[in-house]
Amino acid sequence: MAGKPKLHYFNGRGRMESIRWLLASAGVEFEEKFIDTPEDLDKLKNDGHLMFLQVPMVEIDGMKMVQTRAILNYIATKYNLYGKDIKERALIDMYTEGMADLNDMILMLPMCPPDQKEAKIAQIKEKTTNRYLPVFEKVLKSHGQDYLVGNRLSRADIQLVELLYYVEEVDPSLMANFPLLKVLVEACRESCYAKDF
Ligand SMILES: N[C@@H](CCC(=O)N[C@@H](CS)C(=O)NCC(=O)O)C(=O)O
Repeated sequence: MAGKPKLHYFNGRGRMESIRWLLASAGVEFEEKFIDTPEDLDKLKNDGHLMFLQVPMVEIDGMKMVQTRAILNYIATKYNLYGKDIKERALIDMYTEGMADLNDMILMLPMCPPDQKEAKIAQIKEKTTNRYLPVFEKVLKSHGQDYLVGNRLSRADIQLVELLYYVEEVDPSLMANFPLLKVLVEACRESCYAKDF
């Protein structure tokens, strides 16, 4: 039997967090090897384990996978979280690419120079409420189902809930006009508490 996937990244959310969420949602146990020092990262690079000399890197099924999206695609496919056919997959890709655009904006916020921070936060708030969240609220409203695609859990739902957690951290009031998204986050919170995560 293959061992647990081993995740190599810093002890922070960053680009690895969606991978952690996806594995956890699929019920897959994993190990983490945190990169604590520049020397740890150099060692991984010098050992030839990082194709583009970057992390995240995930050891899974005998591979040393890099590139966040490639890793997410593999896990989602393996654990049946990627739609039932190519059209569902196309929809999931469109949704998750939109989520990634907003996610990247939020992820980069700590790197923003202090004098530009206020403007950046205002831009994130504007895009969150006018561009991104309305899309997902509208999808849920249009078909009245619990999940975004195909009436069953997919990576799109998992990545959306992760994103909504970040949105709440920026400003909880950003969710005010999106009742169905609020329900999704609360349902996830309850199931996480029930699982004692
Ligand atoms: N496209 C890559 C980007 C990876 C990336 O930028 N990784 C950063 C950490 S978040 C890194 O490894 N930086 C160290 C370096 O480039 O030397 C992915 O999505 O995995």
